[in-house]
Amino acid sequence: NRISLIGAPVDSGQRRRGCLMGPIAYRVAGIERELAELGHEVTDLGDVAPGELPQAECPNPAVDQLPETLGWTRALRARVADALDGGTMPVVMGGDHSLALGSVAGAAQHAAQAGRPLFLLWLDAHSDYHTPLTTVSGNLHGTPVAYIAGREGFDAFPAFPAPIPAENICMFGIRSVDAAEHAALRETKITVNDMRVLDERGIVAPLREFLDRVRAANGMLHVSLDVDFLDPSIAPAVGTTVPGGATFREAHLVCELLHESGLMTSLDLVELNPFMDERGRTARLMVDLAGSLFGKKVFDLPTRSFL
Ligand code: DIR
Ligand code: MN
Ligand code: MN
Ligand code: MN
Repeated sequence: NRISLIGAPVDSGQRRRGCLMGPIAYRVAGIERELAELGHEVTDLGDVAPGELPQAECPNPAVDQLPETLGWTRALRARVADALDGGTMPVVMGGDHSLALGSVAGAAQHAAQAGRPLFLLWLDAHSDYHTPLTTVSGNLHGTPVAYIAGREGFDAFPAFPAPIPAENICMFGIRSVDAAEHAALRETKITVNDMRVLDERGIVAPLREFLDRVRAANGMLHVSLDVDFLDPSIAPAVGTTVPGGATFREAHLVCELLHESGLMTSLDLVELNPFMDERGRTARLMVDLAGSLFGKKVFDLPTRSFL
């Protein structure tokens, strides 16, 4: 595989500073070498810049740093689409989760041109299904899935290229959903595998069901991994920790199964706040998980039978 590492020092989607240090932390933690040692051709494209900030207003006065987020959205969409057009797999090193407004738009733009459906796997404690009109916190990192699914309320944003149908969106790890998101999600066919589902069924069966659908449709698959998908006891460096997250073993299992499926075509690593980390512990775990996503394992067992 040819992998494009894309630094996205995005910090405008929430108010706790530090995510802008994410790309550097991934580099210091050795992400390029981790993936190269697995046999991939890795190119670090450096950091994206948000460009000139557009004028923008939103009827909801709570919304924070809209022009900055619009600038990032535009720039990241172009960079991710370019990476895919060039036949490489973009790995976006964030940056807070608002970067997915741009990265998934770039993937959707490419998929539409390629004539293939795009699927979205959202690994997160949060559903991020607010619109700029429903958000209470005003933090736009809580909105990307709504934008990607084509919800109304994103007038200030460029139209999302070919919104992803709800049937093609699957969430894992969910355990913090605001009332407005909850009500809206109930009206959709988005698959919400909250922690209760994972406790009861485990992670393999629900993941297999989703990956089977991606494969049957010859789909492209964007994976967006929020640090807070993980339990805070193993991944403390994130602004919005929620207890009861995925364990070390569950997270690696998800990543290894994704690799074995061969279906992932683009990836975000988001919400790492190195300023809150314990000697790089969370950064190194995320790099380790990226390794699993790109083929690292202890033995080459015939685990394909799971899928
Ligand atoms: C909350 C928290 N739902 C909000 N969201 C996220 O601010 O809208 N935290 N994404 O990571
Ligand atoms: Mn998130
Ligand atoms: Mn989250
Ligand atoms: Mn390692």
